[in-house]
Amino acid sequence: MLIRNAPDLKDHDVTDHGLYLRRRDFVLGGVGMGAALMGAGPARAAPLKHSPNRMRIDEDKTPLKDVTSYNNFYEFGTDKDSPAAYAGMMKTRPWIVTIAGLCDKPGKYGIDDLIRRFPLEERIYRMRCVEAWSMVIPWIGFPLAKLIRAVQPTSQARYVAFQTLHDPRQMPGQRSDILRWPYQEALRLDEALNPLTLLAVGLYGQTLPNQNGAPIRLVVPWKYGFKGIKSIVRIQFTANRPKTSWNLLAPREYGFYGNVNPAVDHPRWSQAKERRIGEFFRRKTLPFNGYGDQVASLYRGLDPRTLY
Ligand SMILES: Nc1nc2c(c(=O)[nH]1)N[C@H]1C(S)=C(S)[C@@H](COP(=O)(O)O)O[C@H]1N2
Ligand SMILES: [Mo]
Repeated sequence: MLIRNAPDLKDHDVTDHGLYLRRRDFVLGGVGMGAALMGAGPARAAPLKHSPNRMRIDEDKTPLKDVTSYNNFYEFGTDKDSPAAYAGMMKTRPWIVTIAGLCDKPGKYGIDDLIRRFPLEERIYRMRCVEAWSMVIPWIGFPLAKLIRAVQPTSQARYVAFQTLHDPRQMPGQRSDILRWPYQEALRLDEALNPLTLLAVGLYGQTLPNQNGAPIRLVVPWKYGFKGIKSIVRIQFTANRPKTSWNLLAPREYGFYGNVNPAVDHPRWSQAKERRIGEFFRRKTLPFNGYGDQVASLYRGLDPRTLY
C-alpha cells in the first residue's frame, strides 16, 4: 500500500512561463543536445520551449518523481517500477513516425521535424488509469488535430490508428505475449480532432522521459490511460474501426472507447472512485474525467454503457 504526503509542488515552483517562442527556437538544451541530435544514445531530459498553458486545472500536480517512477509501459515489464528501470534501453533518436492510410500526405516524418513544425504548448491534464489511480500531469506537446490537418485525411477516413515501436531487443517485455505486439490504439477521427487530444513530447517542461513514452505519445484526457499509446512509430487513417490491444485481449474489460465513466464498473472493480497518487483519501471519479463539457457532445446518441 502506498501512502504518501500531499504533493508539495505548486505550479509556480516547477514551470517557467511567459515565454512564447517560435518553433524554430525549439532546442534541446545543455549537454544532452549533441548526443540527442546525433542519435548517439537516449536523449537526456532537456528543457523544452513552449507557450504558457491556458488549460490549467485547479488541482495540485502530481510530483515529477511519481509521474516518472509509477508507470504502465508493458514493453518494459508489468510492475509499476519496471519502465523507469528499463525504458532507458529504448533508443529515441533517430525516430521516424510513419503516416499512412487514407490521407493526401502520407510519409515518414522525423521526430525533430514534427517538433519544429508544430508550436509546443503546456497542458495540465488529469490522467485516470483504468486501474483506478490517477495523476495530474503538465504535458508539453501539440494538438493531434494540427498534425491531422497537415496530412489531410481523405473523406473516407473515419478512424486514426496508432502503433508503438516493435523491437524486442529494445523492449524486453515484448519477448512475452502478455499483449499482442506492437501495442496499438485508435480513436474516431472526430475524437482525434478534438482540441484536448494531444501528442506529448515532454512533461514538466522537459523532454519526455522514456518511461512516459518518449519521444512522442498520445494523451486523451477524458479516456482511460490505456488509450494514451506511448512511443508512437505509426499513425494510419482508416475507414473501418481498427483493432486495439487491450480490447483484443479482454473485450469485456476494455472497450474501444475507454471513456472515463464512474457509472460503469470494470468487471473486477468499481470505477466510482480513484486514488490520486499522493493523496490519502480516494476521490470521486468524474464522468469523462471532468472534461464532459468539452467532449460529451461527441457521444450523443450512443448508449453510455458502450462508452467504457
Ligand atoms: N505502448 C504502450 N503504451 C501505453 C501502455 C503500454 O503498456 N504500452 N500503457 C498505457 C496505460 S494502461 C497507461 S495508464 C498509460 C500510463 O502512462 P504514464 O506511465 O505516462 O503515466 O500509458 C498507456 N500507454
Ligand atoms: Mo492504465
